[in-house]
Amino acid sequence: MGAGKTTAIRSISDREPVSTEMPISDEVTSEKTHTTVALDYSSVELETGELLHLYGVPGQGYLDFMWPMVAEGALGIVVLVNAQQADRVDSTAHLLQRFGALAPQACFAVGVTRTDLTDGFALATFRDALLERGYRIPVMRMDARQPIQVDFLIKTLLSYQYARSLPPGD
Ligand SMILES: Nc1nc2c(ncn2[C@@H]2O[C@H](COP(=O)(O)OP(=O)(O)OP(=O)(O)O)[C@@H](O)[C@H]2O)c(=O)[nH]1
Ligand SMILES: [Mg+2]
Repeated sequence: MGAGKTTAIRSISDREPVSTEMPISDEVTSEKTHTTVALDYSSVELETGELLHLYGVPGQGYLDFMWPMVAEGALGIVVLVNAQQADRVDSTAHLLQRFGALAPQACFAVGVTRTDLTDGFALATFRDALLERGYRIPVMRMDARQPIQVDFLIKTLLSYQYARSLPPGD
């Protein structure tokens, strides 16, 4: 929650996203005034002219009935995690495991947000903890407010569809 899904989708969207934001009555922080109660949706045109559909779904377990609706046929899945979250490794691994089962065909990546607000956060340590659990996937910092960073993560993810080992050399 609050990892930046709505912000990221809005950052790179070609159109006004479909959003389901509701005011948070019991404000956790002053900057976060709304939360997504269902999902975010938008689209962005790729360089190839294809339309990429973007869906943002909450990661809380009690909303997991929505996950298959977006995971089925998905090209790629980004797990966004707020670096400030104390259980960031466990919660990311849990989501990767759940979505991996729902979308075995998809490519995966992890975007870590709010690292600028998280003292002592080390990306390498976080990535290694996921690696130890068997998740060998791109893991990068991403400020959801910065379109260029969101765009880069999405393009990295899409490029992984074509990733295979190199052909044997001579
Ligand atoms: N400082 C900082 N703020 C960030 C960064 N990434 C996102 N934010 C802010 O963090 C907040 C994220 O809020 P949302 O986009 O609503 O997050 P969400 O994942 O959609 O949240 P829920 O729908 O409630 O689960 C926004 O205020 C963003 O501006 C970052 O890298 N650094
Ligand atoms: Mg949201």
